Amino acid sequence: MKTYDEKHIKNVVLIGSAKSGKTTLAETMLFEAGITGRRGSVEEKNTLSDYHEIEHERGSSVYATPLHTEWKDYKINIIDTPGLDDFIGEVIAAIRVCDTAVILLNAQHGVEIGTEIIFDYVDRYQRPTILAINHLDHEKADFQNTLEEAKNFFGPAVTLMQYPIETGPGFNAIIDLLKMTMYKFPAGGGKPEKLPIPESELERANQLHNELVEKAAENDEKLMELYFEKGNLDEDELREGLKLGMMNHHVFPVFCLSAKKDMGSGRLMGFIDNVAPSAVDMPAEMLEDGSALKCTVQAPTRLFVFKTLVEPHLGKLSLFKVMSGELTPGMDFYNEKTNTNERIGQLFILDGKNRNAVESLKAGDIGATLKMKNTRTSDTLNAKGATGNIDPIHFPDPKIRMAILAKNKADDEKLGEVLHEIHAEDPTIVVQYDKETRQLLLYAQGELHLTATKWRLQHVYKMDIDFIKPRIPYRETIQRIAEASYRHKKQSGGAGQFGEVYMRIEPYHDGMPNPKDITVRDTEVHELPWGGKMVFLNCITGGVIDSRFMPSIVKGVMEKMSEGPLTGSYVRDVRVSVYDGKMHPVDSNDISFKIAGMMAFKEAFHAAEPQLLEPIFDVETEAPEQVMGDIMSELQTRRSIIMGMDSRGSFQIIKARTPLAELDKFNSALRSIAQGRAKVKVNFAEYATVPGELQKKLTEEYRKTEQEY
Ligand SMILES: Nc1nc2c(ncn2[C@@H]2O[C@H](COP(=O)(O)OP(=O)(O)OP(=O)(O)O)[C@@H](O)[C@H]2O)c(=O)[nH]1
Ligand SMILES: [Mg+2]
Repeated sequence: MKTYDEKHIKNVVLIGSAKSGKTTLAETMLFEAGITGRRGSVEEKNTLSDYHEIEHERGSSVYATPLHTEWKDYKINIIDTPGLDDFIGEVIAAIRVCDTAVILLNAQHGVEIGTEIIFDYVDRYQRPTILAINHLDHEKADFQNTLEEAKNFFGPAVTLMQYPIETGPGFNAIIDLLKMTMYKFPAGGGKPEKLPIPESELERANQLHNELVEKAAENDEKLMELYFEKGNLDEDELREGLKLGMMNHHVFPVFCLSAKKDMGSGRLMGFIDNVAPSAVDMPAEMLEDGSALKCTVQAPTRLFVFKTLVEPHLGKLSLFKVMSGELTPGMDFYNEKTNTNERIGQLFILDGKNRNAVESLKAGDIGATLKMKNTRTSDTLNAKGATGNIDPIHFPDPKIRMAILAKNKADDEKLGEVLHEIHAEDPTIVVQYDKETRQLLLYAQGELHLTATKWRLQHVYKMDIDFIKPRIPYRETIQRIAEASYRHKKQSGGAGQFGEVYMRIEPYHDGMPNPKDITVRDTEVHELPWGGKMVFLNCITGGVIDSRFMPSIVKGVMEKMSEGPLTGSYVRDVRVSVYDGKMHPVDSNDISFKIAGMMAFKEAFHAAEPQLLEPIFDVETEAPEQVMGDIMSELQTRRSIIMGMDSRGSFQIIKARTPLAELDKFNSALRSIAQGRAKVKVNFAEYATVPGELQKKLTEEYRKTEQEY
């Protein structure tokens, strides 16, 4: 393959809501450019882009996939992305390394919810944006409505470059307002005939052309002057103006497509070649230390890894953008994040699963390599002479969580390792071992994201797993004073064991006075690692228990407190007084008093009106007004207390307090109520009492598991 210089490389990302036709468009572009001789389709499961089995199973994209075309004198790198926002991480990474975003709008549906979510990221990274109205051949296609919705949503930057003469099954001609030509397609699509604009369309075309010229001129004073002088701009001047406009989001050019019928993709590629900015035109990237990095070949080589993926039979594939300099196989790099050296072996460009070896890649280009051991998604690789890290990709926080279990117990340890690898590939998945509930938790973007992860574990890592409901970290405490005693005695042969403890337990609160009826000899305050306190009062008189056994009693109590009598949860806020007991001159030892302390505590605890506490979260939901009623009911079925309402623009905010146990799948419920337009923030607030009925149920469940042991 020819090596393209930095001015002749264009990186575009195809984004848009699910099923808007991104994968079909990518396939069509590659076919038109002659990269593939056979145009596959999503239905036949033979597109270059959706090559993973899971994508075939689902009939939609799951991964961001790089492909390329060579069109006229330019190389266009295309990243096809999934539309479902479960896979938003893939989309964000792709937007990050592309210089132009092509947002597909489905002419059947106009601007869909998914589009809004994705545009947020385009806006954040200020990527020049092209709008491509697709599905124009569909009988339900409504070009005008889609355009209106686009203007409402994207604002006055929406600039018509083309319009169709007819939509639906008769769609076969586009009026191009920049070239002032009509493109007429043969029945099977492909290369159009260039014809003069028919008489009947001239007036409309002229008017729209003038609007386009004005829009292009607005971006530059020189062009504005020229426009006033001549009353028009030539094609090159128009391109210059549009490019400037695209770069500062004053122009979102609109193109017409039927990706499926192969109509319009050639013109779109021509525009990307001639107008869309290349990496060198774009503003400098930021390094973490705040310094700027301009994309140029005349600088030490620097790579930014935007994606890593372990592929079956292949191993780890790292996808990167050359941010500066030039890259050739065998070059050495340093990864400051992991403090390791990496040597680039083979160098590829990708067209889906097809890898084409290349000899060099210049600044601005996108490539891939295998076997980079210690480099993860978002890492920077610096060749000699370069230092510093490029600002990493900021991924959104996970939205749902599940506990994950290996079906085969022997895989337990390996599962943790594999999940950390999966996190390094896809940082929108977060793994955490919860010491308290002794569960491995997987946090992800949505149910489908979990499904896709399970699929990867099964098919790539050969590991069968189950997702189960995460345990809730309940707390246990008591509501009234109670006393108990326990005698531990074992005298069967050998050395015996003996210890007896009389214990009083009380609900503890700061500042409570010492008991009046017994003498306190010593006080120990234990701040509990799981919150709350255990205060221990040594009230032994007359030396009935030797003070050297006190730590053993405390140990026994603490052991029971870390696996509470009600549900095995942590116990908090209890004052324990040991006021009497007995020793045996020979048989008493540490273990005897530990057991006696533990058992006395357990008995007293059951008599002290034990109370289960559960974590309560502050839940702030922001959503459009129309769905507030439904969200309110959803919250109420989840034992929430509504704390207040607020508004932000056209969105309303409900603040509630909801038990963690009820937050299961709340995000999925919200997504279906608000069709993806609701946002939710959850933060731990406090521990509160569990309602009696529920406490009974949980206690019984625990008792059963205890008996099983
Ligand atoms: N009629 C018509 N159908 C189209 C067009 N483009 C795509 N389709 C069909 O729409 C469906 C979705 O197309 P895809 O290319 O998979 O869409 P996508 O945007 O990649 O979808 P996700 O990867 O799931 O986000 C497929 O059945 C395509 O054949 C088009 O221009 N016209
Ligand atoms: Mg797709």
